[in-house]
Amino acid sequence: MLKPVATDIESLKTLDERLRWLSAWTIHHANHIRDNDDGLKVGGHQASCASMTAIMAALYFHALGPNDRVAVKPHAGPLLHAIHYLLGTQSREALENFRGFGGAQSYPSRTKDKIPVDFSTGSVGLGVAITLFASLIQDYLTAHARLEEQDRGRFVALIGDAELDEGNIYEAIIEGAKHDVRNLWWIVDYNRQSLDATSADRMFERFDEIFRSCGWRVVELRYGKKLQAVLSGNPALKGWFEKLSNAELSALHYQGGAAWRKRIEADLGKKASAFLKEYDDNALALLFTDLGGHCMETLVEAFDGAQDDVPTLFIAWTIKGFGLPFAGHKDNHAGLMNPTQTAALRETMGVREGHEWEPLEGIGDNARPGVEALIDRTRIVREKRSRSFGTVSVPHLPAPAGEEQSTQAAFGRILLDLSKAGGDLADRIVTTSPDVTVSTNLGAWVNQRGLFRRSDMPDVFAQAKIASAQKWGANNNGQHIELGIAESNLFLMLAAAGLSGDLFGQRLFPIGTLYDPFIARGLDSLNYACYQDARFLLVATPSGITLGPEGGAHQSINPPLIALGQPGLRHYEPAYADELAAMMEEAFRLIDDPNGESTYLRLSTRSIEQVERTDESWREGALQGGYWLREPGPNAEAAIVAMGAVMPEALAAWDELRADVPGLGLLAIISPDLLHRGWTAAQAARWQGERKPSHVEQLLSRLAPGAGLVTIADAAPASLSWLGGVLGQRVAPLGVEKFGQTGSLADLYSAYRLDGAAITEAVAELLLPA
Ligand SMILES: Cc1ncc(C[n+]2csc(CCOP(=O)(O)OP(=O)(O)O)c2C)c(N)n1
Ligand SMILES: [Mg+2]
Repeated sequence: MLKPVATDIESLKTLDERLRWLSAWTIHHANHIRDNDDGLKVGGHQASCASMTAIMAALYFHALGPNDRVAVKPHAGPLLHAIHYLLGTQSREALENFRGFGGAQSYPSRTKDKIPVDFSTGSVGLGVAITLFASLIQDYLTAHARLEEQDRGRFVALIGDAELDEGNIYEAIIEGAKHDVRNLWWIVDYNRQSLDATSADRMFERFDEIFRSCGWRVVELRYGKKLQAVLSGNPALKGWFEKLSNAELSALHYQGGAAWRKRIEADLGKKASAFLKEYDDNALALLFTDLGGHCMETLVEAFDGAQDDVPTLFIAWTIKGFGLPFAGHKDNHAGLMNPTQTAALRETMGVREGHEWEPLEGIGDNARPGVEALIDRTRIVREKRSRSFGTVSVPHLPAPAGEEQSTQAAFGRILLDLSKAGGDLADRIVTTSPDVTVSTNLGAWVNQRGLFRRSDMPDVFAQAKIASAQKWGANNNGQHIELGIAESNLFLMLAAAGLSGDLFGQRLFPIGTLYDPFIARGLDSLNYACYQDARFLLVATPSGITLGPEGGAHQSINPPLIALGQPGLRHYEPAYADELAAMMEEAFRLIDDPNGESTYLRLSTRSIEQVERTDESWREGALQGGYWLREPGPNAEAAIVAMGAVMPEALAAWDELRADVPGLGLLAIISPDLLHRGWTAAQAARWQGERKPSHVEQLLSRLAPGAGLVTIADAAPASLSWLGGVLGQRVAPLGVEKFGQTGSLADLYSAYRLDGAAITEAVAELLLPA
């Protein structure tokens, strides 16, 4: 860590004021000045910004080093823009277009903002936790000699106090404790207000305890220097002040000096009269607003005092809307100053009308050089990173041999072969799993490449010579990061590892495994990872009712639909091992491609007979989402359309029916997701004059107009039934619509109509005259 530099506190205070003005003005401009053609409320959070201007000034203009990375509380986005505006890395046009199309984003966005945003935020809690996983990835890269000591940094999260209710934060700190996480500063803007009202009083001491028990240092910044001095000389007043509830405090801050006086007189009577005589109402209000999170000396001292690598939670007391007319009002979360109030603020800040956007407006000649010097030596200044951190060549991945295989077993095999072959890709793979490493077939890979821990963890069972198929010792060369059963953590880990190129200049190829139904458990975190364009391979296995005896709680139904609606994530559901190898190769390529995306592989434990291939012609179509496993005849009236583990049933039915249904084809679907995207993209392109049919249109146009499709997947039937809409073909959709249950494959496929009989009936239904 870099040593803190001595800083002019007065200049920092000036910057604090500038940030308050610029953030409030940006929001005001968007709501009250910019044309609003559609009448939609624009919004923005002036109060949430005002709450942490001092904290952010102290960080960005003093405490942060060049390698530090920050997740900014979503509704403080305008402050981050204001900081970059002062640094010269944000444009006035973008601020004038705040919350407009292509303008500065409402909530910091890595992908859409033009300023360098370290972590996107929006869904509260997730921005906090990802910093922890990013810090673990930093340690991983250092241990693997991919990151120099001088390139390491600290990970900072700026947190709203109500955000601390999000459970994913606690899942993360528990995982962090196991991995001895370090270099974290989490700074709570403790303004004691949430969106709806003031926040609960009782929990706060508990938060300290929770963090401490996970190995964190907790630093409470309750008072500013002035208030601290007054209260320490007046124990009665201090006792009184500390008994005020969150709601009472907020209300008093809103009401101001006269209300403080009245309340003190009522509660403390004569005991307070000497004290009250020293302050007029204004001074009284000012005194009680001198909380730690608004006091520059206190903040600088606290940040300078935490230069080791111990993870630290700062609880900075603040007032929501500090310095604005609705400070402390419980309804101020989305509150906006009206034009009169904004004009009054402009006056008090010395900003001339018409000069509102000038970065250093309102700063006197004497103060200016100090402020400019501070801005100049800000160490956080950097350009938005381009994605050029080298490319990794992805070798051809051969399909594992074997007449009967499951895609899950093949996945383990392909990784093992890759590990044995070695090379840059294999060395850059990092695997992780929430306590299902072995049961998702990562075991062989882990035996080869080892578990990762910063400090060695002996394999006690191996040392005691107890027979086990699995090596479970860890050291800092390992390439598998073990996680507890918290699926949200898996996705945040994948998000952090999947951003390692941008964050650390080192591409990693993260692979996460979990059971398919438990995707739902971490869905918001998965979406969050995709939202910021993190790149990874998600392997979800086993899936569907094909899991048989495990029963309904473990049998997934709707993840293909989730994938169909999830941007940034490509769903592949191969049936055969050679398809899987092709998909994995593609997934690795997509991780490294600047225009790529993440991949979700939905796999199965069902071992099926592999198809014989005469050539590789299937490959190209498969990668685009599907191919004719059995070509249709000319003008075929029907086709079976199948995905994944039910392919043997589809093939058997095709074999049985082809004599009766001339030209019957069997279409293997590998990615409904890609087919759908291709279809809509081709439609949009047609309006731009391009007439190339999409892959799915080409596939389906091999059938007679009005042909019937029997679609079948071990998943929600809607995953494939939409195919009928492409060319207006009739569809009989087979799939799973009720929760699964225990049973043999024959039992379940029959009960849920995924067997040959169901396919035959569905084909007959389609071919009956209407
Ligand atoms: C997961 C999620 N749920 C709800 C919201 C809506 N929301 C945005 S801010 C907020 C309250 C934030 O209060 P706090 O964290 O104390 O921040 P403050 O504005 O007081 O600094 C809520 C509920 C959200 N953004 N994300
Ligand atoms: Mg709050």
